[in-house]
Amino acid sequence: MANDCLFCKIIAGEVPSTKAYEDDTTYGFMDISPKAKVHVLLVPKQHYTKVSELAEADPAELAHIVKVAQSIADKEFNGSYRLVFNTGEDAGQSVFHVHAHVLTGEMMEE
Ligand code: IU
Repeated sequence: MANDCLFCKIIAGEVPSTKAYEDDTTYGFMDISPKAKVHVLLVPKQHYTKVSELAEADPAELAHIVKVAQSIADKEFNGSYRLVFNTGEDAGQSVFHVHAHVLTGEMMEE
């Protein structure tokens, strides 16, 4: 667990969240400021700051997150979804624990 990492605290249950998914390596929770009808954040339980770091250190976990995103979209909608990893402050990353935004549950604007 990284010091002062909000998502590490959410994973540990020290900060409340609405759980959407959990297994041994991955936690999912509803985004507090949803940008789609269903907006889930998927995070590896292990702390990595950004998606390229995760891809380098644990590619199986990155592939797993993609599969979980698909399963959420299959359950919540018709299998369609957006999967977004904001990477770097200038791209809108505000929490530096890698997280996949899974946006689904409705038709998306182009
Ligand atoms: P970003 O890609 O780092 O900008 O995404 C961070 C997300 O975390 C953003 O969509 C916030 O709404 C969300 N979030 C949250 O779900 N719970 C929180 O306590 C905080 C941020 I702070």
